[in-house]
Amino acid sequence: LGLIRQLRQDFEQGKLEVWYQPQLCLQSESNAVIGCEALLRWPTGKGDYISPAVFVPLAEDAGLIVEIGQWVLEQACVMQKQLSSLGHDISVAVNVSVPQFKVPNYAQQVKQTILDHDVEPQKIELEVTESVVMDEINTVVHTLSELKSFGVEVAIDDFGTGFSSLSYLQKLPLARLKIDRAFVKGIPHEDSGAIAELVISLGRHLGLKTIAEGVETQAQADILRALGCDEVQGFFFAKPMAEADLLAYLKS
Ligand code: G
Ligand code: G
Ligand code: MN
Ligand code: NA
Repeated sequence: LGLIRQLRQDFEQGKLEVWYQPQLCLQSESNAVIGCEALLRWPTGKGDYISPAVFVPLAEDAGLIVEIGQWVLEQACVMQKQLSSLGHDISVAVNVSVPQFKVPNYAQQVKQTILDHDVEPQKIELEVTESVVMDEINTVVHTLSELKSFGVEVAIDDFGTGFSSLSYLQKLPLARLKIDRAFVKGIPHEDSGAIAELVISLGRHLGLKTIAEGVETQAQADILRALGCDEVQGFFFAKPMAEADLLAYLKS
């Protein structure tokens, strides 16, 4: 079976999973968990997983990402509801691909899904890449404004790896910049910390929060904190985990 046919079949048979990786406040003593990112996992059936870095681009090309993405959003809503009911008032962030964002009335669909699940819009966040926001400025501004007025915040994912012009950033109603892990990796040994510092400063000036991805060491966390980065996500704090494991993690 071709990979894409297998993906479609496994998706239809409910075999895809959504895992969650905690996002923590970096500027408080206790590093409170403030959210989590929903991350697709495709089990091979042999105990391991095919990375979304491999199959999401295939699903995009095959036009399957719109359906899968909608399903991930629904799972995220169900999860947020469950988290809230257990007293964990944290947000759930969902990755959005270009073809999803291009669907007419995309913002309206997101809104409807959130309403259907009776979730607080402020507790669902969308992560879009620079390729999403660079698409067609007027449409993008309109969609983002509609999401914002409903209460859904949007973050730019992998920030610094794409080609967004800085003039776009000022026009877009965004909430967060996610510093790509490529710019965290070299801290503290290489001068790649310079880019993280620049993004944090840019965020501060534009009134956007910054979250650093791929934080793997205490030293990286300490440096990012000193630079004024608001939030962190990375293996040093917590790896992506299955739903039940996230609930156990939050309890402890
Ligand atoms: O979880 P992991 O680091 O392997 O994810 C690899 C890539 O797959 C990341 O860039 C992430 O944004 C993307 N990804 C994970 N889940 C989803 C999803 O539900 N939708 C989209 N569009 N991308 C996802
Ligand atoms: O591009 P996006 O931010 O959506 O990707 C998130 C991906 O990054 C997830 O697939 C997750 O597995 C991965 N990830 C999260 N934390 C770390 C980390 O500390 N180190 C590495 N190498 N990858 C990480
Ligand atoms: Mn992401
Ligand atoms: Na990223």
